[in-house]
Amino acid sequence: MKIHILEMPLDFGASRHGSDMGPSAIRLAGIKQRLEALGHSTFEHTDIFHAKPQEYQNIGNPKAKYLKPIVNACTKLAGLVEEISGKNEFPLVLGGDHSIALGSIAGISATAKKQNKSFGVLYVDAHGDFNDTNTTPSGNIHGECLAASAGIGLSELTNLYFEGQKVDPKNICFVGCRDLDSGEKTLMKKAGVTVFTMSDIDRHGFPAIVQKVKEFFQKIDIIHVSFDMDVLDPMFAPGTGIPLPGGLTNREALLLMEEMAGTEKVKSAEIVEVNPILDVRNQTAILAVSLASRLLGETLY
Ligand SMILES: [Mn+2]
Repeated sequence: MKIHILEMPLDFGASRHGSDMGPSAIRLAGIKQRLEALGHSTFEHTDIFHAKPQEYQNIGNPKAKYLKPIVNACTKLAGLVEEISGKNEFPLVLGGDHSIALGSIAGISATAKKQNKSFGVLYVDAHGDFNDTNTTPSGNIHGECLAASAGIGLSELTNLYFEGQKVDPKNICFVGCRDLDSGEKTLMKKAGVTVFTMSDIDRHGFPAIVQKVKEFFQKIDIIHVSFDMDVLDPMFAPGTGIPLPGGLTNREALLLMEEMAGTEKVKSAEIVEVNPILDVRNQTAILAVSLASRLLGETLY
């Protein structure tokens, strides 16, 4: 397969800076070599986003900080993701903070629409990223991106790239949540997303949840996998903006990626929130490379 590695060094959507260095950490961890060893050809896109660092920019709307540069960058990303996926090639987006999902989801959604196919998102994250400007406790857009992709929130975000909803919330499946804001919980319930929290995983065991995830996507033609490294326990992924104990193990996350590869419906993906400043010996980026490889066909035997 032709895999396009889209680097998005953007950290405007989060309070803790440093995820703008995520793509280079993942590059140094050998993403290209690992994917090529699987027989894929890779194409690098390293010039999608360049901007004045966050520290020198104006915050703008305090309920949707750095809205303008985020919308500009994500619109550009969406165009590329649509173009690549439209050719039946694979866009692999490397964050950056999770706000880049606005662009990836818009792009793959446009392709699904054009091909008249149903579209869903697997959102692997400790958080919901489902706030709007009324519920957000921080004003950070990485906490609003999935709601906006589902058509909830500021019109600049909900109408990014093309007008209207990018993904039906009933086609969104969460895995690994363990820290949801009270307002966003209400929004998620109202929207009808499907959520498998860490408690669900503890209650039923991880393989049973993976099975349910696969059943969830049975009715879907095209899946986008949006993977936030903070879903992992900080023991395995310390280099992330909002580390939170009680997360997935590396083995569980790798298994989930392998099983998603088995559906043969994953047509785009992103790995976000690798923050090298907080990392130890680049282990979070190294794990990100393994996750991407598993999603793209690597097996142990
Ligand atoms: Mn996230």
